[in-house]
Amino acid sequence: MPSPRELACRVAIAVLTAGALLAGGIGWASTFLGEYSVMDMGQLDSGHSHGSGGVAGGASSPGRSVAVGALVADPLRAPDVRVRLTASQQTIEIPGGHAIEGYAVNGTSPGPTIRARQGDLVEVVFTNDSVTAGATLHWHGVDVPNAADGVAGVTQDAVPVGGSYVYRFVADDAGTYWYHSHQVSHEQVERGLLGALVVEPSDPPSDGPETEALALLHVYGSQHTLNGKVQDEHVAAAPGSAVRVRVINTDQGTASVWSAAPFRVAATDGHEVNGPGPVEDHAVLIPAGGRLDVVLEAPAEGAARLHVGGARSISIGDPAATVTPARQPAGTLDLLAYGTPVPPALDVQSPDRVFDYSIGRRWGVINGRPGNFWTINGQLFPDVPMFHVREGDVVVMRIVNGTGEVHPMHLHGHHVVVLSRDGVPASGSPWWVDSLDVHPGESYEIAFAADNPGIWSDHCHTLPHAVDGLIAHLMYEGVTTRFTINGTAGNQPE
Ligand SMILES: [Cu+2]
Repeated sequence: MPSPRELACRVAIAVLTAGALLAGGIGWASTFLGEYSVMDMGQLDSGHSHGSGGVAGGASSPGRSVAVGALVADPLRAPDVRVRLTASQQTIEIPGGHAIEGYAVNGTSPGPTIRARQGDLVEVVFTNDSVTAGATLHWHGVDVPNAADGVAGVTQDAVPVGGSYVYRFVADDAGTYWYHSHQVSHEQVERGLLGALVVEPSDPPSDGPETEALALLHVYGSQHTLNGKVQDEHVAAAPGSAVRVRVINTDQGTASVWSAAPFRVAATDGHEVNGPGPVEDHAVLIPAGGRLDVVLEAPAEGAARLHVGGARSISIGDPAATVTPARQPAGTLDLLAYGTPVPPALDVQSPDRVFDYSIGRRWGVINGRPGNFWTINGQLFPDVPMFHVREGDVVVMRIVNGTGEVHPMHLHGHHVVVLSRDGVPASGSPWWVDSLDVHPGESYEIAFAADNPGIWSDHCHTLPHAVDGLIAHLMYEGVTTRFTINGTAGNQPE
């Protein structure tokens, strides 16, 4: 029989244990997010200006307010390009590989390539035929009006089965882009709800390549595909003629491009490189979500082989020729110093706001789920910064990666120019991106013009990382959204 003293001791331990469990449980339960609006989440961050300490009037203004649904392309303008896209949940046939259970657009994955001319108004009537979780379309890299951004729970509700949504935007910037679902995107994008968008220049250069090819890279399960097939491709081209290959990395990780033949990087993320020189004995890396336009000349004899994404290649030249594969060069091209400088299109000498986007990692609980999560400026989701700007601001953002993994950072609705990496100023062509790989230990200074009002996601495009908290938002003063996450509409953008 326990002594009275032992009994008292056991009771005390039991009480302490119960108390600890209760406190832990309450702490745990308090992390369940329930239904929420991104307008209410996070820590208001108005940035700081270069010289002085703070920025005046960062919070929501008492002035005019506008709902994201009102931020649209001219509703009276007739579309120049009109496309119907229908999403479905189905078996995806992969030529050269094996079928997987996934998502298709108009019956295939990738879905149809949309082609427009610079300045065209593109109208896409999107219908969800059978995607049970609902679906949307996001126009990756295109500075669309906010209502066309396709982020479930932020700019629209996920389109339910049988529902539809009309996306309208003016394709102002020529270049290579892509579209994908932004509802349960880590699942729907990985399993194929995506396609390419090519905007041709309104005034194509007379000495530009006559032939072009698309190289959309995606991994279905473990199958590395090129344009949806586990097969290499050939592009017939006359000796000496140039071919532009539009490489789109729709994967969750970095892709490489290389060739034994010299090539040029004509564009990054849809923006032309100024004075691109020949790339030899170097691979070029494309972040997840990023695009690279490569120009390669067909050789005098045979064909040149462009390796794309590690497992696939495109032969350019004589279609009957066989070209031995080239080993991936050890060196990678540094786009920070590639091409020829031009006077900056953006005056970043005295930015209106400077933001920090510092990525870390720690153990914690997000939405009732314990794990080792990403942090932004030391905070776990949803206590991450809500970056506030005013239309017209010039914004500088310092992205620091204090983690052991690469993060392809993607800001919606804006293109950003790289100012420096690890304190080294950019010295080549202006390096415009919308998807930027920030490697472990690196710090980047980027800049953009806040010229597209809305509420915009600013997240890692390794989509499981976004699920694990690597997502913040950029919010313009006075812009509101009525859409919510985790509510009855079932919106789950990541
Ligand atoms: Cu990441």
